[in-house]
Amino acid sequence: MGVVNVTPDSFSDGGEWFEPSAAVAHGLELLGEGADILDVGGESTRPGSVRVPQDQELARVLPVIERLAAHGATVSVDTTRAAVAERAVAAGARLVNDVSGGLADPDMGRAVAETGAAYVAMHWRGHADVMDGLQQYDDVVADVRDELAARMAALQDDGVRPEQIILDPGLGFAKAGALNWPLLAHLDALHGLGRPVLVGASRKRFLGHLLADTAGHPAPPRARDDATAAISALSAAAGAWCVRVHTVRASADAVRVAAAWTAASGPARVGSPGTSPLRHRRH
Ligand code: PMM
Repeated sequence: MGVVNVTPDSFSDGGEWFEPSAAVAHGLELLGEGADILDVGGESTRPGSVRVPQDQELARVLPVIERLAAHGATVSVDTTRAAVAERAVAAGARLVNDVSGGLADPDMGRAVAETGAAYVAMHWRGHADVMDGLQQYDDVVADVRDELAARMAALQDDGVRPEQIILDPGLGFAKAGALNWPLLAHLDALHGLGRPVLVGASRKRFLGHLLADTAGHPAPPRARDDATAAISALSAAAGAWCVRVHTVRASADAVRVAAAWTAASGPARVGSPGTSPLRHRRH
C-alpha cells in the first residue's frame, strides 16, 4: 500500500503532494513502483496535529480518489469520518482505512456495513493532540490485541461483516519507541484474531530513534526508508497481508523476497490468514 497524503503537514512527506494533480501523479508513480493499493488521506495524524474540518478533508481527497480510481487503481481512503468514508467509496475507493478503528466517529461502523467496503481497523486510543499521553499498557501486545478484539465485536454489532475487517497494531499511535517492537515481533497475536493484518511502520519516529546518530539525534523521516523496507520483509515473512509505505519499490521487492523465502520453507503464509478482503485486480 503506497501512501498518498494530500495534506500540507504529514510528518514524513508534508506538503509535497498537496495539489490534487501532484497527488495523482505521485499515486501513479507509486503504482509504477509496484503498489497494489493507494491510500489517499486528507488529514494528518502526526503527533500533536489538530483536526481538519470535514469539508476541507473532502475537498482534498475526493478529486484525487476519483482520478486514481479512473486510472484503474485500487484506492483506499485514510479517514476517521463516516461521511468521508461514504463519499470516498462513492468516488471509487474500495477500502476504508480508519486509524481510529471506529472510535472517532460513532457512525463509522454503520457506514462501513452499508458500503460493504474493506475496512482497516487500527489500534487507537485518541486523536493526535492527546495520544502521547495515552501510552499506559500492562502488556502492550495483549492490550492491543484485546482492544482490537473489542473493536471487531463493536463493528460487527453495527453490521460490519468479519470478512470486511483488516487489523492494524497502530504503530506509533499512543506508542512511544520501545512499545512498537513487541507488536512487530508478535504479529502472530493479531493473526490469532483471524483477520488479515496491515503494518504501518513507514518512516515512523521509533525508526528515527533506532537509527539515531552517535549524538542521539533521531534519523530524519526520509533516512528511515531502508529500515522500513526491512520491516516490510520481516512483516511479510511473519504473515502480514499488507504494508503501508511512503516509498514502494524497496518494500515491494522486500515482500517478494519474503514470499519466495516462506514458499521455500513450507506452506505459504504470506497474505494469510484467510482470503483477501479485496478481490484483487492487478495492474
Ligand atoms: N499511520 C499513519 C497514517 N495512516 N493507517 C494505518 N492503517 N496504519 C498506520 O500505521 C497509519 C495509517 C501515519 O503516517 P503518515 O502521516 O506518514 O501517513
